[in-house]
Amino acid sequence: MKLSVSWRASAAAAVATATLLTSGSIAGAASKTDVEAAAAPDIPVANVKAHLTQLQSIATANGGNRAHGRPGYKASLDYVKAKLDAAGYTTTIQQFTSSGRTGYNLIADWPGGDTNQVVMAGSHLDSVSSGPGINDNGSGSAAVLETALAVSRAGYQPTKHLRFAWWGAEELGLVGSRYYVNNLSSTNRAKISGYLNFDMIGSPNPGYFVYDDDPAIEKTFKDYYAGLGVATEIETEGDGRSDHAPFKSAGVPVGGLFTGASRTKTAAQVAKWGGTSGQSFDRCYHSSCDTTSNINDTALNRNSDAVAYAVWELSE
Ligand code: DTR
Ligand code: ZN
Ligand code: ZN
Repeated sequence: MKLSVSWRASAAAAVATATLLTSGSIAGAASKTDVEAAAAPDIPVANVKAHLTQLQSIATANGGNRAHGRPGYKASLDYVKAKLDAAGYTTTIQQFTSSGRTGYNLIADWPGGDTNQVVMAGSHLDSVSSGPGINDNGSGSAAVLETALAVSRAGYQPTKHLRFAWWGAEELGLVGSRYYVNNLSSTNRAKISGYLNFDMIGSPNPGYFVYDDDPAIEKTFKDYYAGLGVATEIETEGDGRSDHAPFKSAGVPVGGLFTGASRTKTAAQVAKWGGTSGQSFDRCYHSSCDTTSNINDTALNRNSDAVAYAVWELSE
């Protein structure tokens, strides 16, 4: 959903200008890139919320959670996989064992692009066992899914190769993402030009935090937010506490977004972003109340659009 037209309108104007300038230059030299500088689509937040409703139903039907080794996890994975398969993705389920239970990662490759330059976006799909995990991390999972579906709807053919991932057993200690990275050959690891992580992006009392990691990725997210006129801060609530950490350890450039967990929002942060000072960003963090009611729609909307913006910008 488009809440502000400012950066998108100016981006469109810039594309139009570039097209005019190049079409009047060296005969026939207007390049494909100039004419088609693909703008990221606006991600419909209603679609993202519909995925959250489905993940909530899955938890409710499976003992109230979507945790590693429980039936709600596999049902969540099957839901995401079916959407991706129908949209033309090549999907792979990677199986592993942790704490004596089978876990699963889901990897979805968008056919095409230069497979020597892979742009990855991912999120953990498991919840803790104490609740349905809708902000943590239905939010990231749904935004990444809807971005992948938007790639298909747009028929986007980026220069680089796109790969999306949903990790298992993050809540047991980044188990699925570490398993994926450890099982990549060094050749295939070196082909990953960046990994974007989305874990908790719709917190009910949100902050707008950008990981302070790879400078180009960080700048991409900051540019998006500057276009909206929304201030950001560097993420400091536990560097290395999500699935980007194994990638970073392996030397892959990483970045991501976060709207806050149990830390308290300050008065200065309320002055920037609104919300309630002296209260956690997410009072339902790792609790049974992390339901579809535990989502700030504005944060979910902005961050879903930011996922798509970064995927497009970093892959074209
Ligand atoms: N790892 C998350 C929560 C979390 C805490 N700090 C950060 C920083 C960046 C991303 C996520 C987080 C969880 O799943 O519980
Ligand atoms: Zn968690
Ligand atoms: Zn999480």
